[in-house]
Amino acid sequence: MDHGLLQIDRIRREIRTVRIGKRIEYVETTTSTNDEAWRHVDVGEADGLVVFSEYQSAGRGRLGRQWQAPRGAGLLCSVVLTENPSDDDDASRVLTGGDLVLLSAVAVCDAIGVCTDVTAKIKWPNDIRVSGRKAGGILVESRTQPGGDIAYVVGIGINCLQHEGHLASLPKTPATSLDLQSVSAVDRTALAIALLGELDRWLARPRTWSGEDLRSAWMAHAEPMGQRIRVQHAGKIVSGMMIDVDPAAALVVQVDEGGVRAFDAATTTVLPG
Ligand code: BT5
Repeated sequence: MDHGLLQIDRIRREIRTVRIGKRIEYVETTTSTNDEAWRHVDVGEADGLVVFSEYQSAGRGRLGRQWQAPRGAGLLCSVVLTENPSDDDDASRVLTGGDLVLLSAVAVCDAIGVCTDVTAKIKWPNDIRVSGRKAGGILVESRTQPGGDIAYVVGIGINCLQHEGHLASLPKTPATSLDLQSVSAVDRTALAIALLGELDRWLARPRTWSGEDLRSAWMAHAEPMGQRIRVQHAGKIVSGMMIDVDPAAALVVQVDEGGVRAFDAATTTVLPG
């Protein structure tokens, strides 16, 4: 049972990771854990640092949207990664923001599977869904550093203890929480430990997986391909059939008007229905 605040000392004690969680910071209240993470990037070596918080006054989603969660109800964290674009010693190619969106979504689903009786699915590009409702989201931000490294902040929010009343006020998206979907009580601290472990499996160096490994892990958790979809891109609405995801995290669609197109996550919105 999860009594009160996240147990940060327990997270520090129990994680068995190589890269992720080398440093763990905790702020009870913040604007956004991504803001906290960027502050650490600005002052020095922060690769592997993770920030947790209980409440964000300005939690953010993609494209200027908000992420809202009552105090203590979500698992809210941000992970810092620095990648050197010229460093190809342990992989065929350098990690991209697209890879990070895909692998973080896989890690979230796997962590939920380890800690709860809930099955989580991915809705492209960054939604974590349970029973067709949004239960989590991922926001990857990046900045090029003065020396040429790319710093990434991977922000992850998972709805854990919210009840119906909390979720009713969210705009548009039908939402749920793990507690609402689970037979057993949800332990946020255990989920945090599992999440850092799953992220580390993908992100520890040297890297041992290929782009195809990531694609197939993602497809195994994704809401089924072959479904009809409508997307908004460059001011137009396009209908078609989802058929694949490519390594840049682009959604590959067999377009009704003919042909196959890849829609990139940063500039595309999947429309409901
Ligand atoms: C996301 O954006 O889904 C990414 C969310 C990332 C949140 C984490 S929390 C820790 C870190 N710090 C941050 O400031 N952010 C990250 P997007 O796909 O744009 O979805 C945003 C939309 O989801 C909103 O417009 C709402 O409709 C909906 N939404 C907001 N809060 C929600 C919640 N708690 N549960 C379900 N849906 C929500």
